[in-house]
Amino acid sequence: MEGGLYKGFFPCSIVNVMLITGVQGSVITTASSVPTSAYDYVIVGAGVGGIIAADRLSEVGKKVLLLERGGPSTGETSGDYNAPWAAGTNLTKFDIPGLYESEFSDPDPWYWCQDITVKAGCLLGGGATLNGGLYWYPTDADFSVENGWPSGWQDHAQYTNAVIARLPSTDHPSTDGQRYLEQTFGVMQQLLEPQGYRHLTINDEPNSKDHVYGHSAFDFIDGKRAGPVATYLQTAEVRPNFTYKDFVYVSSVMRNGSQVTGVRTNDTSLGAGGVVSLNPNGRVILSSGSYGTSRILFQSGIGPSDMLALVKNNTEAAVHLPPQSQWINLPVGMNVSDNPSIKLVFTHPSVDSYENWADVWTDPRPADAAQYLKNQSGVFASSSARVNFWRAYAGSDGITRFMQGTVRPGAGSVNTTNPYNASQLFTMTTYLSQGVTSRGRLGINGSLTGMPLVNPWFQDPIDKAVLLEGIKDIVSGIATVPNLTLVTPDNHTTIDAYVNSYNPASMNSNHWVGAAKIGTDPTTAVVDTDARVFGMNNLFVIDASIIPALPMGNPQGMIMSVAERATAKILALAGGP
Ligand SMILES: Cc1cc2nc3c(=O)[nH]c(=O)nc-3n(C[C@H](O)[C@H](O)[C@H](O)COP(=O)(O)OP(=O)(O)OC[C@H]3O[C@@H](n4cnc5c(N)ncnc54)[C@H](O)[C@@H]3O)c2cc1C
Ligand SMILES: *[C@@H]1O[C@H](CO)[C@@H](O)[C@H](O)[C@H]1NC(C)=O
Ligand SMILES: *[C@@H]1O[C@H](CO)[C@@H](O)[C@H](O)[C@H]1NC(C)=O
Ligand SMILES: *[C@@H]1O[C@H](CO)[C@@H](O)[C@H](O)[C@H]1NC(C)=O
Ligand SMILES: *[C@@H]1O[C@H](CO)[C@@H](O)[C@H](O)[C@H]1NC(C)=O
Ligand SMILES: *[C@@H]1O[C@H](CO)[C@@H](O)[C@H](O)[C@H]1NC(C)=O
Ligand SMILES: *[C@@H]1O[C@H](CO)[C@@H](O)[C@H](O)[C@H]1NC(C)=O
Ligand SMILES: *[C@@H]1O[C@H](CO)[C@@H](O)[C@H](O)[C@H]1NC(C)=O
Ligand SMILES: *[C@@H]1O[C@H](CO)[C@@H](O)[C@H](O)[C@H]1NC(C)=O
Ligand SMILES: *[C@@H]1O[C@H](CO)[C@@H](O)[C@H](O)[C@H]1NC(C)=O
Ligand SMILES: *[C@@H]1O[C@H](CO)[C@@H](O)[C@H](O)[C@H]1NC(C)=O
Ligand SMILES: *[C@@H]1O[C@H](CO)[C@@H](O)[C@H](O)[C@H]1NC(C)=O
Ligand SMILES: CC(=O)N[C@H]1CO[C@H](CO)[C@@H](O)[C@@H]1O
Repeated sequence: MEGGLYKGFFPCSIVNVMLITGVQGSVITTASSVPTSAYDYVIVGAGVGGIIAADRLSEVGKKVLLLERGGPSTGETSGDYNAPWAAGTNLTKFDIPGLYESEFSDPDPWYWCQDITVKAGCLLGGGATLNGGLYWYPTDADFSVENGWPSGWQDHAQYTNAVIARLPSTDHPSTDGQRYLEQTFGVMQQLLEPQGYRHLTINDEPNSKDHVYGHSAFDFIDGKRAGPVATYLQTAEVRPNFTYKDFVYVSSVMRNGSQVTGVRTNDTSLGAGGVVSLNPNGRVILSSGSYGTSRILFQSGIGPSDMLALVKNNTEAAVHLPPQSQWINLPVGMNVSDNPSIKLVFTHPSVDSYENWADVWTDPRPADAAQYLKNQSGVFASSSARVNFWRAYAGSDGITRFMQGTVRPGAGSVNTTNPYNASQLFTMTTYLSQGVTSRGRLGINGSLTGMPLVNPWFQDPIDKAVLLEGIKDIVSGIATVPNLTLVTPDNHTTIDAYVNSYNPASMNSNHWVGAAKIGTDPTTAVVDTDARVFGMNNLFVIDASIIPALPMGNPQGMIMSVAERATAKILALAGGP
């Protein structure tokens, strides 16, 4: 049955008791706290993009439903996944920045999406709840036409400033303003200064990204993970026209040609057959992340024909796929990018590797745990990164590419036959950022598992040559820093051999962009300059998918700015609710 047929049956906004006439004529009474009614905007996915869109749309009085497949995360959202030493507090794994590294060694990592083969967050806040918290204000060049943006999107300042007003970054997240576990900063200073790098407060000069270094900046507030969940979501939640519903899985949008008529979920309390209704002129915004959004589009009959054929061949999903005559062939999942990253592991006698973060969950250093519980200060008030740096390189193709470095105490793995002191390890991740030319493809397989189909890293040999050059420059300075030793790769392995044999799966930075690119041409883009899916009247995308090419830094700051602007564009678009 079409969900749209129910439009108008429940005109009031809240229906506490819903009567359903079940099979065999029996009447089932279902208590429900969710208004079973229609919405101006349904937003699918409460991650970085979705939360900001929901806040800005509800702010101007639109009736908004935000759907999330996962559940609570931080303590503020009723999350309760706590380390033993933080039991009985509101300080969950996701609140305490210093527990970030423990995400990768947890025996039951339920928070990663189980149906996507790379890392993605399936809980309130999405990636923002699980990420390393690195937070860079986007640069002007990030939004340039050269970097793939359509004209009209260059003047991002108003939107970036709106983000900064809601969520300023900090490079000293401890509540006492002190920096902790800072030894790598001193080592990096010795390594980078002779190579002409300048120290700066990184987000004070976002456009300076050549030969610069500084303290890592984060989206933390009061010594805790903040991001969009602690800011934008909080203002949305107090508005009567805003409804948030978790543990709701969206499979597709229902379409009549170019019109979305409802959102298909697995929750029958939201509407007959689980279909959420829209108000007249209502709109749907997909914000389910690069993999999640793509999968919903495929199941809605939008995307390359090979992906749609997989949906058609999947018994459960095929039932809801629109007829082939309504399929829209758009390059969903094509030409995606992610930063290639290569890790170097060092030792230096000044460095405290913090037991390589192995004990933070079960057996933290007692004084540090106690200090954090007392007033959210100390080592645990920050995630692991301590230093970031950038340098520009000219590729042999004339394209400028940037190398980003992220330095943290500790190491996840070491590969050397030489003796080394594990208490003195630190890791430098070198990324190739803006200017990367390699592209890959993401999609689904026959069981609808989301996955990379073509890996995006180093497809273009010039990307590899540039990162290799950058790594060699770094390594060339080691001898000038007393007692600094590169342990992976070690002195039996050349840098070339190390990079050439690097496991591609380890090159993943989880910074996927471009699966539903913004643009003016539906042969190379999926959404138009208003973030509306080509060929659709009322279907939009606001998340990392629409970003055409990688920014200078880890992407969440840019995604936030994009979400602010895209929401403003959608509100300004005629014909809406
Ligand atoms: C391990 C890791 C570390 C990272 N570190 C950093 C960092 O330090 N700094 C940085 O800037 N970036 C970092 N990133 C990247 C950053 O977190 C992502 O780029 C960002 O979260 C993407 O935002 P988004 O809005 O596109 O999607 P997401 O934040 O992924 O949100 C998507 C949301 O949609 C929900 N959803 C998905 N499918 C459905 C469905 N079918 N129905 C209902 N809901 C659905 C998900 O549960 C999720 O809540 C990291 C990512 C990972 C995985
Ligand atoms: C709630 O939404 C309705 C319908 O869009 C609108 O008429 C009303 O003004 C909104 N109320 C608030 C408080 O924003
Ligand atoms: C946890 O947070 C909730 C909601 O913000 C609050 O009501 C509760 O008192 C807090 N509990 C503790 C132990 O701080
Ligand atoms: C928090 O507690 C620590 C340890 O007792 C103390 O050094 C620090 O000054 C306190 N910070 C604040 C902001 O109260
Ligand atoms: C819908 O899917 C979500 C996410 O997989 C799940 O947590 C929830 O229990 C499902 N709801 C129903 C009614 O099956
Ligand atoms: C689909 O849209 C067309 C007009 O575009 C309309 O005539 C038709 O009734 C619609 N079908 C349904 C099932 O709503
Ligand atoms: C369709 O699915 C069946 C199993 O359900 C599989 O054997 C077959 O290879 C699939 N065909 C295509 C084209 O994917
Ligand atoms: C460790 O390094 C050697 C070469 O130095 C290489 O052959 C081997 O594959 C590496 N092992 C891993 C797990 O990377
Ligand atoms: C290893 O490093 C730690 C911390 O710097 C130091 O205390 C210890 O003596 C070192 N061990 C050896 C064998 O050098
Ligand atoms: C899809 O990929 C997942 C994860 O690799 C795998 O478990 C599943 O069997 C695959 N399905 C098909 C049909 O290949
Ligand atoms: C490699 O480094 C170790 C110390 O870490 C040293 O003992 C050894 O002589 C070096 N080997 C070569 C070939 O340079
Ligand atoms: C993907 O990128 C290649 C190389 O730039 C380009 O030729 C092609 O048109 C792109 N395809 C899509 C679907 O965007
Ligand atoms: C702690 C440590 O290993 N210090 C050494 C640093 O390197 C000098 C020589 O450059 C040695 O004399 C120190 O023992």
